[in-house]
Amino acid sequence: MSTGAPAAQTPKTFQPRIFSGIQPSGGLTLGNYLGALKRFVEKQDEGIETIYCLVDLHAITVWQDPEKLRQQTREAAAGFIAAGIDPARSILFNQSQVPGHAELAWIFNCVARIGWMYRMTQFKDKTAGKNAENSSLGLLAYPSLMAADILLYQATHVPVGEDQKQHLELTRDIAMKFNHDYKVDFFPITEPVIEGAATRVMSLRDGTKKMSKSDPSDQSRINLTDDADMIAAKIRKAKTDPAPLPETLDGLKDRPEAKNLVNIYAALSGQSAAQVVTEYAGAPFGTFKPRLAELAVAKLSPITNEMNRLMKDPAEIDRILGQGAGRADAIAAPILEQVFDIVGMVRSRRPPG
Ligand code: AQP
Repeated sequence: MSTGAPAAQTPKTFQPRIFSGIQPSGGLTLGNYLGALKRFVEKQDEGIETIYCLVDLHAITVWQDPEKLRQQTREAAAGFIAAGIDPARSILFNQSQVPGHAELAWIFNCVARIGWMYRMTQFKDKTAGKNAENSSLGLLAYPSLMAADILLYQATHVPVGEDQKQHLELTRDIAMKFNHDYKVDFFPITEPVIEGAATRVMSLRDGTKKMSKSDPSDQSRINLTDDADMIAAKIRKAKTDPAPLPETLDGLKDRPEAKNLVNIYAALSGQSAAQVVTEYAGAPFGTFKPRLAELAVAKLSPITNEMNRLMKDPAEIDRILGQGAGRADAIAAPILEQVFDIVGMVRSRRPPG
């Protein structure tokens, strides 16, 4: 996408730092796991500085029941830890505990252009069939807050699923426009990291729609809280076509549901989709689905069990999130101070107490 923002100045080198987030707007799905969480763990294990955030301010861009939101935030934190995020190595926190996110987002609201926001496909998708004028102002400004989440830490890389690519491009445009307008080389031009066999996991009921935690049909997704029987039943009932699996990837063209199940199998097993197709060439779904269910249960059940264990101690989860917020704030606060200085805000020293 080109927003018409001016080109970047000569880029300076920034310390590699990864930031990414997930909205606690429902329970985590297999899509969140394969498209984001599993890769967050891989990045942590590569030894790069990693900052992971439960973006609760994003979640309230659509209505959230307050008690459920708190529960979902703790559950998502448990999901991160159960999937392998180590709060001692990665910074794990919820967004609203670090005020810099909202403060920088306001500055970016004044840098970004309204037209850029209206062009976002996620905004169009989320308001499709509804009166867009009646959606929250926050839903329209969502990408500006997302840019703030990332740039508050001068993050250089953001692992995301395919659906977030356009928002990442907007983050780059905001960084470039800020740097240009204020004649500074302050924000990095962040790189999206979209890789792996399942960058876009599709609904189990409709292979043309993304698997989503807010889809009204629970059958459309696998939740990280689903038990083995539920996972197996959802895969058994997943929509497919009558043809067997093809011999090459080309044979998956125009077969979105079949392609989706092959991609899920590939991502869970650590193979490429081509390898999966070779292994199951000519197999009917009656053979493939039980194997996929077995694999999904083997990979997801340990995470679900650990999540359930962690959820028994919400005070410990809150402690971890609080500690993460303190560490995040220690990185963010001096960066935000520099931003306030760049844009011309008076910053007075306050008397202690
Ligand atoms: N189906 C998916 N396939 C691959 N990646 C996915 N992600 C989400 N769904 C899929 C990735 O998960 C990260 C966090 O996403 P999010 O929760 O912040 O927002 P989202 O993309 O809008 O996810 P949902 O489940 O669709 O949430 P709702 O329903 O609340 O809007 C991102 O990296 C995303 O790419």
